[in-house]
Amino acid sequence: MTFISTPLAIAVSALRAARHVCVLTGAGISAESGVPTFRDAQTGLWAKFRPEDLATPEAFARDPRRIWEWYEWRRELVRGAQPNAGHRALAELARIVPRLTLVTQNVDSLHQRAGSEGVIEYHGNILRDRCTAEGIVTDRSPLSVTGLPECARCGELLRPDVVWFGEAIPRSALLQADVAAADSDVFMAIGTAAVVYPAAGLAERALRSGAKIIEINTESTELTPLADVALQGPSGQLLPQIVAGLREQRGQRAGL
Ligand code: BV8
Repeated sequence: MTFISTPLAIAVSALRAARHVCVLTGAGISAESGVPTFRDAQTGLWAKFRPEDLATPEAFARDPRRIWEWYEWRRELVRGAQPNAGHRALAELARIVPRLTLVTQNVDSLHQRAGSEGVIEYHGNILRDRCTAEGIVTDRSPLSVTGLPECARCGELLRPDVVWFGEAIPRSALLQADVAAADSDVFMAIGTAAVVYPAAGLAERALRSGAKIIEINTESTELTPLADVALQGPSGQLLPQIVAGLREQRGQRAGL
């Protein structure tokens, strides 16, 4: 008798046999929380700008006020957002498989708020301020006369604690993510267009070490041809289905 395996069943079987799952998430996993992705046209006041032109040190040096306005607008969006079923399913998956490393390109803290631990914030976090002079995450002075946030310690200008285009990934995140991708036997790319490097290179790193690649995306991407399983659909729907499949199989194995 031949079993017709669906892509979902194949993904569940690969995860059931996995020793170390490395997950890379992108803006798509937060889309169902109402946080716009980078590929979505920016709305309102920001519709005429490209994120790649705003998220740079040059743009900040040229006009810190405009860049702070963009980040304050995004901060409000992120603060008002809630983790969705996809974020929660990933936190659940970490409790089912033997080992899971979560690397996110997102700067919105939604994985942490869904209960994921040890999240590797590859591109930093929009909710933190960093001193432009001391390079450390710090609090704001309440007395900034310019209206721009200044460091409570040294009074210099603050910036969002994110990685801009042309800036290096924080060394510890870079190394931890690379080691996890190379050690993984299953790599999941979820909600990412896989065009921003070096994050997009993690899937190739895992592939070179023999990992199975599972992609979850509403569209095809540069990574789709390399995936062992490409699940097309919203991560907020597909991830809970994967976790349910794993729970069911564990139940069957335990004779429940
Ligand atoms: C580096 C934080 C070197 C900030 C971000 C020229 C000059 C300099 C560098 C470069 C250059 N050319 C290329 C580069 C490299 C550059 C790069 O890759 N550019 C791209 C545009 C080609 N990379 C860098 O600059 C990196 N640094 O190279 O440094 C260096 C080394 C040593 C010393 C000094 C320097 C730094 C890149 C980090 C930039 N910061 N974010 C902020 O947020 O404000 S990037 C930002 O954009 C995100 O973090 C993310 O990484 C990226 C967006 O990508 P995605 O997450 O994939 O999201 P996207 O919207 O594109 O796609 C969403 C996907 O979800 C889609 O596929 C969609 O179909 C899917 N989807 C939608 N809904 C759902 C869904 N899927 C599932 N379910 C759904 N419901």
